[in-house]
Amino acid sequence: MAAHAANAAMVVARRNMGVVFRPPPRAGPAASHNEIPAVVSTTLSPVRRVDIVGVPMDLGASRRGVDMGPSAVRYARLHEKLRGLGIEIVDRGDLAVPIRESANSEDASAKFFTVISSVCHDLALLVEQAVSAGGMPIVLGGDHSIAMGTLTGLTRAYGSPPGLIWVDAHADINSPSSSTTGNVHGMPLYFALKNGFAVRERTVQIGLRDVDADEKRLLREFGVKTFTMTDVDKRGMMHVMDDARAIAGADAHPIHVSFDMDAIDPSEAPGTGTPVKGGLSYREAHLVMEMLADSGQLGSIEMVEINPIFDTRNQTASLAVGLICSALGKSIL
Ligand SMILES: [Mn+2]
Repeated sequence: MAAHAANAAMVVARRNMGVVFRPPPRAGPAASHNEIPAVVSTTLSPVRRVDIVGVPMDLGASRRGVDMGPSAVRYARLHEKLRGLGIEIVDRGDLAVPIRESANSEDASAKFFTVISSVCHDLALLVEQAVSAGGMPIVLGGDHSIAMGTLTGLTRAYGSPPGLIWVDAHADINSPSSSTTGNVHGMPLYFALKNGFAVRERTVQIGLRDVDADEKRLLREFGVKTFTMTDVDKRGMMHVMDDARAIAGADAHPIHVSFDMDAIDPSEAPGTGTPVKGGLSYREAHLVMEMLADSGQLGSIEMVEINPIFDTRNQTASLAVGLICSALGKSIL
């Protein structure tokens, strides 16, 4: 009885440290008598519930395939890994997205903009509902234009724009008039800032290494804080993330991380439509997410631009799942 009480007290103490020790598995009849029972430890996430939304859309990009991203991430065992962290999962499925062959692209300066806006409208509603229901939205892209929908939904749910950490090789801040391609996945930050779904004071970009001349001007005009790959190289990701958290999370605002997989070096994340050499290492990418988990301010996650056509054995989607887990509190120990 006393031993049982002491044992229970220890479990409580360990639970308070964020670690729950599960009882060892029962030895089956065939198990040898001197077998040492394994103690399985699991770090549980402080996040109780996530709401997953898939957006199978590639209309914002010219290279096709990122519409398969949500499937690839689910195939990479997203649910199983989240359950392992003790998180309740509400998967709201994939949004209905018109296929390119039937969608109308009337404006060459912002291709498929009407269709993309309509999808973003639907996404915003789901994101807003998820936050109201007490879930942390996890949005799976799809091309990066979907960030317009996610940010709209978050802004409505919170009553003001979230802090924004935009992890990307590109600035995605082209306007329809500055863009040379008309691809809307290069414009979501422009529209978010212009329409008040993001504010420059709480917006930070990390990982930039391929920025158009006009985008450099727009970044200066909007006053967005950027940490390029040069900054990451010189200062190290820990210091970059310390600053990024402070800026995005100012005044206790919830932080949204909009994570374009092309931020990561193509050697680790080959499955993206627009790979650029010299990106984040595997560990730098995880540190971004681990430090967001530590901040206690992470409110939502978006993983975009996963392109299974260019991937190797679903490596990039698996990496995305690992990064989501790190953001939700999975730690090495
Ligand atoms: Mn992007």
